[in-house]
Amino acid sequence: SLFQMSVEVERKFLCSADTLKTLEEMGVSAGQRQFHDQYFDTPKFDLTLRDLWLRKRKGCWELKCPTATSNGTTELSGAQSHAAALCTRYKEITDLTEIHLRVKEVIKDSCEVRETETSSSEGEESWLSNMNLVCFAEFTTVRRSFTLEEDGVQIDLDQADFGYHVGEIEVLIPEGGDVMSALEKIRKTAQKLGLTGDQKVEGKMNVYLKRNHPEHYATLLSAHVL
Ligand code: V4E
Repeated sequence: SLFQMSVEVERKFLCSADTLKTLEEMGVSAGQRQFHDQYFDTPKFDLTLRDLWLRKRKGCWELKCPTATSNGTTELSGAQSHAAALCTRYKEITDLTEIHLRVKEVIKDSCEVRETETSSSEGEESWLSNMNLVCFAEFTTVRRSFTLEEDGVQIDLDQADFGYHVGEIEVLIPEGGDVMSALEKIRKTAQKLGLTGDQKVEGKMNVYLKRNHPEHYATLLSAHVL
């Protein structure tokens, strides 16, 4: 693609009082911010069934897409794929033109796009309705961030307004960048934080859908998206 994209490699964790203490000792706190997310999909879940996550945050659109080798095992050795199993990797597309193209590509396969004389003056609302997109999830997150500068590692502690807390260790790399070194940084950071247990931790969306849209949740679960 012509567009510059980055890949977010991320491991979620459950944050205890001890983790927070360790973070405050070792981290450079980059402060706290709050944002409201709105996620969009068709009523038939055309996007999320493909593990595509379209959202609006602070007035900006983002599309999270799985990377080409999303479970990543093809280019990774045994130990590396073990580390990768705890992590997710998503491309983050922020260019609106690119987002429109990608979404249209998916939606047109399911023959739902309404033919209109498309013009850029139509605006956002009509784009959403032409694509049959509706908001299926929205919530506010309070996020405390810690930056480990020497590593290029960021740690976020998220508190969602529906009562779920989750931590994330993340490394941003350019598309085609060094996934293995990102996984290694995440592994070392997890070790420093004293994180034990190799179980996968649920993200905010998992918990949100389970509670608010059990049918959508079950659909994604059986399609192995969540
Ligand atoms: C990718 C994804 C979803 C979209 C939300 O992504 P997430 O990283 O959980 O949210 P957030 O607020 O931390 O975004 P950031 O600020 O880091 O960009 S919802 C579900 N997924 C897929 C997914 C998955 N399959 N497994 C896990 C552990 N997380 C997410």
